[in-house]
Amino acid sequence: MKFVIWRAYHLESKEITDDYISRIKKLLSGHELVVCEDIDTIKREVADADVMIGWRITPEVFVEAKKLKWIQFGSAGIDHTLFPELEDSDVILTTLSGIHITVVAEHVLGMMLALARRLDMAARLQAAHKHDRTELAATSTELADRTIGIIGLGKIGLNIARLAKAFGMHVVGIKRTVKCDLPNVDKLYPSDELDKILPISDYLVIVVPLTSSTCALIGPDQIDTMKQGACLINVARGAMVDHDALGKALASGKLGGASLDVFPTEPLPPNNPIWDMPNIIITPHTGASSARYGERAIKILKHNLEAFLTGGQMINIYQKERGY
Ligand code: OXD
Repeated sequence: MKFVIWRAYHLESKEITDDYISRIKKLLSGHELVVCEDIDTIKREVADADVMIGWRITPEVFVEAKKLKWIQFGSAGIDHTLFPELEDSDVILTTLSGIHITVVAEHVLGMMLALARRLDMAARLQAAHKHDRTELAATSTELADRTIGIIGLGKIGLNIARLAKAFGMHVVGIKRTVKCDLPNVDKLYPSDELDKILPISDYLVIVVPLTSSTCALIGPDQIDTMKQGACLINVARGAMVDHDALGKALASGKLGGASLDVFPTEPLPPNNPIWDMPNIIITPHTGASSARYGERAIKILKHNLEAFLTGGQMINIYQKERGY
């Protein structure tokens, strides 16, 4: 059986880590494995491969893949790499959903703390060698007794709720299916009641998969109803937030701050005005990055490989009708 790894996330990058690759090599010993660093190599090597491991596949690579039966993607969401021929094919698509529960929750807590403690301003003052307390002292606050609104109370959302509770926060949130009370959530709403959490959240966190119903979730109308001075944290997908409206709200002071890890276009172009918005912390889609990625990813790959080879039940199979 032939396996190929394509390392690229953005086409020219090499983002499947050395650590994950060495774990894959151990797991696949006895099978043919080719690691592809560039598009020409993957186009050539995918032609007779049975399985691909990677962050993405493009139509021009997929068209060459005559024998491909399974793609194990390197991310939890695969919206960035879907196209009709892929979704309509018989190739099994599996994700790494579930591996980011700890890291994304810690990232969100880190961002809320950074915004509350104004670490964005402290970093700018440090870069300018300015020991200037005035604005930093006047705008610093704390998380205790504030309300966090979590859009998406799946496993990551619930871990964020647990950590937020440890900081004395009030937790509200929305979830697609509301069947019972959830731990660490003070008030839970169904997803069509987003308007209930917008006016009461001091920190609004987006952590849902991108689907047709979550695309363009936060636009000018939603921002208008948000609490004055609230902060927005997006670790989901850029297409869920209208960035023009967000930029205006940050500039006018309607919103007190934002932390964005994801953008409508990635990489975020250097001339995009959002870089220079006041009170914003930008991370380049690293909200789920961790030195422990390989150790977690390999567990799902190992399970799925065994199931694939023995006809067992694979996990994290992408479901077209659900959109993730
Ligand atoms: C993912 C991500 O989907 O990091 O895994 O965004």
